[in-house]
Amino acid sequence: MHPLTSYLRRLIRHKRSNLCVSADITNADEMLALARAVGPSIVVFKTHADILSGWDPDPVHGTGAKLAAIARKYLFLVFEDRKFADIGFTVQLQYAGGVHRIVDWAHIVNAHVISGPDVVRALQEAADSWGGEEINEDVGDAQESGSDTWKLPSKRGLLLLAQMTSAGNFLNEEYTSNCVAIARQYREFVMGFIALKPLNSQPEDDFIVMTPGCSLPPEESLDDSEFVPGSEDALGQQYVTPKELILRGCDIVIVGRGICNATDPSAKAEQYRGVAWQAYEERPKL
Ligand code: 5BU
Repeated sequence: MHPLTSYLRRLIRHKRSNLCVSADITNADEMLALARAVGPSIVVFKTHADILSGWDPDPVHGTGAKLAAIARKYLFLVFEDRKFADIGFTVQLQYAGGVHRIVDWAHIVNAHVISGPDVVRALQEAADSWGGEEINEDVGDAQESGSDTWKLPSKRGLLLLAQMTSAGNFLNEEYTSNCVAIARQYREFVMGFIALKPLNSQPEDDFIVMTPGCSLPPEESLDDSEFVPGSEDALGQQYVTPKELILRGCDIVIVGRGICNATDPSAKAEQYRGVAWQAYEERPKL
C-alpha cells in the first residue's frame, strides 16, 4: 500500500473524519485562515494554488511552507487539485517549478491521463527527486491523543481523475477503466482516484476514492450557501449528499463552497464531518 494511503486511513480513524475541505477562495492569507479554522475537522485540505492572489513563494516562510506547517499541526494532508494534463516533460516543470513549487508542500496532487500513462511516470520522477524536507518529522505534540506519534511519510502521492462531477463530461467507462489499469502499473505512486464510486476490483487494489460535488440536504443545512443535492450549480456542477457518497463506498467527500461560503466555516465543516462519519460507521465493513 502507498505509505500515504495507510497514513490517511489511520488519520481517518483517529480524527473520525472522511472530510476534505476544498479551499475555493482567492486570497492566500484567507486560505491559510480557512485551513486553521477547519483543521480539526478534516483529513485532507484541497487547494487551487493558481486561483490565489498574494501567494508568497518563499520556500521557508512562504504560503506553501505555512500551509504545510498548519497541516502538521492539525494532522491533515494537503492536496493540490492541479489536474496535470500535459506531456511528461512539461508536467515535471509544473509540479516542481514555477512560482508555486507544488511538490514542496502538497502531499497529494492529481492528474488527467488524457495525454497517456507517461504523465504518471513523469510526475513520479519529479516526486522521487524532490528533497523531502518533511521527512519523518515528528508532529505528535499538537494532538489530543498525546501518546500517538505521527510520522508523516516522505513520499508524495497522486490521484488520477477517473470520473468527474460536471455535467456532460467525457470520462466514460472505458476511460475510467484505463485509469484503473494505469494506476495498477504505478501503485507505488498512485494512491487512488477522483471518482464517483470505489474502483477497486482486484484483491490487491487498495485505492482511495475522493469525491467532490457534495452538499447537505436542505433539511440539514441552515445555510443558504449550499446547493441542493440532485441539482446543479449555474455551471454544471452536480451534487450528491455526503451520506450517499460514503454509503456508496467513497473514502473521502470533498466540500468547497458549502463550507467556504458558510457564515461559520469551522462549524459547517464539523457538521459535514459528523454526517459523513455517521454514514461511514453505518456502512457495512468489508
Ligand atoms: P464545490 O464548491 O463543493 O462544488 O467545489 C468542488 C471542488 O472540487 C472544486 O474545487 C472543483 O475544482 C473540484 N472538483 C469538482 O468539483 N469536480 C471534479 O470532478 C473534480 C474536482 Br476532478
